[in-house]
Amino acid sequence: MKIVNSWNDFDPLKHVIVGRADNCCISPSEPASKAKVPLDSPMRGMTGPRPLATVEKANEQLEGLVKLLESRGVKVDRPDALQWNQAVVTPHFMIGSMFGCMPPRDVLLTIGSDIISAPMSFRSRYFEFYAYSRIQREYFDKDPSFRWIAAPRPELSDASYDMHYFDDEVTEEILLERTAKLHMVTKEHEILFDAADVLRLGKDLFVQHGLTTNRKGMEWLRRMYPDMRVHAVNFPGDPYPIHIDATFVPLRPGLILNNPVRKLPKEQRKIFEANGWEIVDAAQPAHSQPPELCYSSVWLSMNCLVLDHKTVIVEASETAQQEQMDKLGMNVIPLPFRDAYAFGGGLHCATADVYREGVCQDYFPHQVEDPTLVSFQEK
Ligand code: ABU
Repeated sequence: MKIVNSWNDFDPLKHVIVGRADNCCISPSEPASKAKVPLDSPMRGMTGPRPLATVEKANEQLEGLVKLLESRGVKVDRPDALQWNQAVVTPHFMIGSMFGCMPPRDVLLTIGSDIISAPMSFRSRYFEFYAYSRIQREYFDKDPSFRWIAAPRPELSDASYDMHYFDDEVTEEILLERTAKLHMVTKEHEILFDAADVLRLGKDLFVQHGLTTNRKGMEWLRRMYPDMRVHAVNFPGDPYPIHIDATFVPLRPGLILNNPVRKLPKEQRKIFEANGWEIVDAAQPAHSQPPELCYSSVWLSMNCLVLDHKTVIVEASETAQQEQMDKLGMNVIPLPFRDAYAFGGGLHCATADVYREGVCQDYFPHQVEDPTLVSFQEK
């Protein structure tokens, strides 16, 4: 019985994992996660389990997502929340608590019939993959073609990070200069990537080089999938480039929304242009600030869940984003989800694909010569 199959974010969705907010913690500051907490955020210095009332509200909205998906015939699995408020001790680091399992998209990367547990570049997220073990055991038992893959477990010692990246004097302007030059907090010491930095478009994987994913991570993917094409992309304009799914979001074959303040550079657009893809600036978010104690930016407005080539779920308050998608020919289903944001992201983050109809297609038969896009082995 075929259970796992997904090659992109837009073919008809039939089976998905939806996260849980239970036991979620604000984990202690660490070299990589400092990046996720903006310099002026009240979360700086806070740590420990999130208030129960906020967990309950987030879980209500996650349940709302589950009900909506099930009402449309999509099978939903849920992870097992661990007691995240436990210290992690490895031979290479110690940290006072873990994080949570609301955003499975960050951890699980589905490529065809494979689900890869990403290395993760936050120490607090080192053991997060365990939340998905039970459901992956079931897939393994029932689906003979399912390949359950764990990327190499990283050390996450101080050698993995530029330990001075977030020194006190750093400003947003400095961070913008650094990220534009591809100088990130994560170094090239070892293979690092978060699953949510990988945009899957059939035979082509577009991988954001940012604070959570390095070039070695891309190289690992390239060696694992020699028949696919791995492209490095980056989005100058983002001082905290973490995860591609509030920056570059496909709605259907040939159409991608791009965050207007994190534009894909001209030379990196060439492959999309050469293959007839339209890149459209996303609408402005409805909110000027993220919700309280939220790691993510206001651009979760575009972090939507596409159900098929014509249907998309968008956060209920994001009316401009909904109108834009409507004009682009999508049927929009609004769903309240803002109470879940603080637990790790929006509708796309809160899900991980198990099964979408469709096969591995070549959407980019015209590959272009471009030093920023070529596969890692050609560099
Ligand atoms: N995990 C997506 C968050 C990206 C952003 O904060 O814009």
